[in-house]
Amino acid sequence: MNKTIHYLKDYQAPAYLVSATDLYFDIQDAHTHVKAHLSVLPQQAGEPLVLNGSAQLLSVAVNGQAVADYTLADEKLVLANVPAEPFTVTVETLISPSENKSLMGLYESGGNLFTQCEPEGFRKITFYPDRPDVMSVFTTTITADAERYPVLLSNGNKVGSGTLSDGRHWVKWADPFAKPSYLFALVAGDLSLTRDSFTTMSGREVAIEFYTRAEDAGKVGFAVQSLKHAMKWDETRFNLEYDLDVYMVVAVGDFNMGAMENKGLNIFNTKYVLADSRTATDADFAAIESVIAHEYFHNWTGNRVTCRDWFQLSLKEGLTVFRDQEFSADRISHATCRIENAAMLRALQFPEDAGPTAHPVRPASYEEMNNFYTMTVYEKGAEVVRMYHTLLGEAGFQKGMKLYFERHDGQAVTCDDFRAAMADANGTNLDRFALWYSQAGTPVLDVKGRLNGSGGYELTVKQTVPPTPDMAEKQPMTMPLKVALFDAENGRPVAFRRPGSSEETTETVLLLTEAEQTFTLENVHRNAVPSLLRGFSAPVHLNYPYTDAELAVLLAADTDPFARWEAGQTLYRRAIAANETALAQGLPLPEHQGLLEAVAYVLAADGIDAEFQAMLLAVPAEAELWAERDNIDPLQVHRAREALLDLIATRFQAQFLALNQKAAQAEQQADPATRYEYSPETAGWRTLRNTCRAFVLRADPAHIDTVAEKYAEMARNMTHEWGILSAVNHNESNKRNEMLEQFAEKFRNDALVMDKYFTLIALSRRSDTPAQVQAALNHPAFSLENPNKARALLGAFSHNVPHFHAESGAGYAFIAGKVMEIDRFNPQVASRLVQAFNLCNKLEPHRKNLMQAQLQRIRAQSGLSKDVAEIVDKILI
Ligand code: B3K
Ligand code: ZN
Repeated sequence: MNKTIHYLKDYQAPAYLVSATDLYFDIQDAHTHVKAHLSVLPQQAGEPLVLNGSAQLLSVAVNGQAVADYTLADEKLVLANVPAEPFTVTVETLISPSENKSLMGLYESGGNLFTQCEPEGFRKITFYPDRPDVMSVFTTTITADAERYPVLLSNGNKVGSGTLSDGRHWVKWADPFAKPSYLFALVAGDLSLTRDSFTTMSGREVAIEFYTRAEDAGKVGFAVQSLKHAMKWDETRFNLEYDLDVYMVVAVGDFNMGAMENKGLNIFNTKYVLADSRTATDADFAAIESVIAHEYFHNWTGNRVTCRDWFQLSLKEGLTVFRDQEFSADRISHATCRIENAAMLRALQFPEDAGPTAHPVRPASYEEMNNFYTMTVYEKGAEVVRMYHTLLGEAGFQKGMKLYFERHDGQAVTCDDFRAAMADANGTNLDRFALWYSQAGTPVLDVKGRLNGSGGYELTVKQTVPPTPDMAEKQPMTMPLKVALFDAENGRPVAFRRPGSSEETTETVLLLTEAEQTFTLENVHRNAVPSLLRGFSAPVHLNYPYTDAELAVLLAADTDPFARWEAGQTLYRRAIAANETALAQGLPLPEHQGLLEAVAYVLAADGIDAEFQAMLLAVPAEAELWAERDNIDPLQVHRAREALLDLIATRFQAQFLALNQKAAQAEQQADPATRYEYSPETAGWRTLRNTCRAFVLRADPAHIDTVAEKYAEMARNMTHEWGILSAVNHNESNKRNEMLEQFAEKFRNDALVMDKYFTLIALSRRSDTPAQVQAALNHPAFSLENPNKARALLGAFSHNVPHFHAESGAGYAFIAGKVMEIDRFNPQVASRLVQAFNLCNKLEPHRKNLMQAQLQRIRAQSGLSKDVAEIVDKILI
């Protein structure tokens, strides 16, 4: 296929709009017949009408008259001669959902039919101007066999239904809100319904309907409650109310991503709907609450106001992630949620920003849009929104949101429109923020601080934005840098004044705008330790030449949880780097006195939030450690990190055992009936217990026997079960295999738990892991066609540092082979998996050669999808 690259600079407004779209689906056993009837409004006379589509075309008519005068090439149906006045187009197509393994368009899963249209799946169903700036009012009529497909759903409100004489029935749906084709959804099948309702702030009753397989209906309760919390929260915090009579959520086991916000009819991966404490971990519960909320929040930020073109994806995704982050923080804890966001950004987005697929929050070009649903567009995009919030404050931000909806409700707009609403509502200028949307790469701040001898503390900040493959020269970005000072001796906050202000404060936001700037905090006479980038106030790397003693002050006394955690992370990073140097030179490992004192302090800290305490004990992952480096030997970094973990584990074995006991009592106190229901409080104690378990098993592999004895009792709760299995997972003894097999046997009929089993197999450091992964491919519960399974086993294996990066190249060859296999039927899943090779050009020469050879092997596959080709070409350039 020819390579077509789409550029933002080439954007042109649509020549034809579609005021109404009436769809008729006739579902038969082997295929589905689709008739689309479009009311078209010409905008620019004389232009050809272009309809995107890849379905089998049966007929096309204009104003009811069959048309033969068209061209059909490159998935475009072009009608050159259409009326200059409003006219109708009727298109008939034939599709085969059961043969569709790409899981885009209309596809079958477990005998039921589902759609996924974002971004360009609608064109697999019919021919249409499949672009987000064409917004139309849809009606959908579905006819199908009543026994096989008792449930027939689409967007909006149900406006009619009836039975037919031949055992078939029909349902008609009308969605009063104009929407782009990517928000269209249809579900047909035999599904069980769980009902609830929500009364909105204006007193309207909204029906809540969750559809699942009958055997899963007992597991939707938590998701239903999460939806109600989200609906309420959006009213209280954003003054946004739901707008249809019904809100439907359908769960499906075969789904390419987490969920989809189709208007009034969300379709969800079962992973983000089904949960009970026996089968789902606390992390799963928190993820369900967050994804349910995210899709709900899209109703305003995404559906009511949508994107003009796909380059603007972050307009809806960055903003909606920011909103779901705030929701989770309000529900759980601002401190730990913020650290989690920052840790995730660093572990996953920073490497993306420093690698071959780096792109700005608003990409300037794409070959396959599906490749741009990235950490950068979502998570960095959310950080950009958060910076507006930091600068404008909650009240100012809400004024901006209000103006955004006043101006753009019912429209398809751009990231610039959002920024303009924020600026105009606050009478300020945010033009300089535009760079965050057009420049890729993670800015680096090099900070120096000193007492200036005349009663002031001077902070000098140098900013550089590294080159990325798409752009060599960058300009400095505007960003908020939140700072404070702590007394170097006693750790107390130090008060200061901003120049020109008479007010004393202990925290301030510096606005960075230049490549280098010096700020003075006045009236400071004491030896102070600066606390920088508090709350992770901008998505950047920050370097400051702290001494270990200064980091210890921040770790113990900083009042900002992120900064406190970050002090610990810096100590870990330094210790791992020192280990790496020692290992490379064959020298004995350093003793790490300062770090061990810090860990001792954390272990003994009383009255500290349990989740936060566990976070302080989490050592940065390899991917984060090598994000900024070249000539990487992944195993050397891995060994240096492992050595540090071993040291901490052996030195504090007794303390970890004791802390586990203490946490067990606290968990028991908070949940005396041992109901193990998810709550942020009990979840915190369980996280801490699982952290302790991992260290104890590391220090003493023989402890597996003790754990195995208690396993049955703890295995009534998946968080404990997962924690125990993760802790014993690297153990070379046969006991570990027995425990895993017992687990697989117990849950052999639960697809989501079996995903966990496959992930444990894939993540193990045991020497026989490659063989076990190979065997898992043939496990009866495994299927390469199911994205959850492919991710659970193969995605996880690509993160297993010692095995994926094995010196022999076997890990690379294995994953490359699977990428090629999956690409034949599901390019999106293959394209995610191939990004395991993003590190290629940063590796030491031996591994770089091995990876390149595999990438070339993939590139040579005939019929390679553009999804995978785009990624491979970027790496191999
Ligand atoms: N908007 C969808 C993602 C669609 C991904 C297409 N490859 C889910 C979400 O972000 O809420
Ligand atoms: Zn989203």
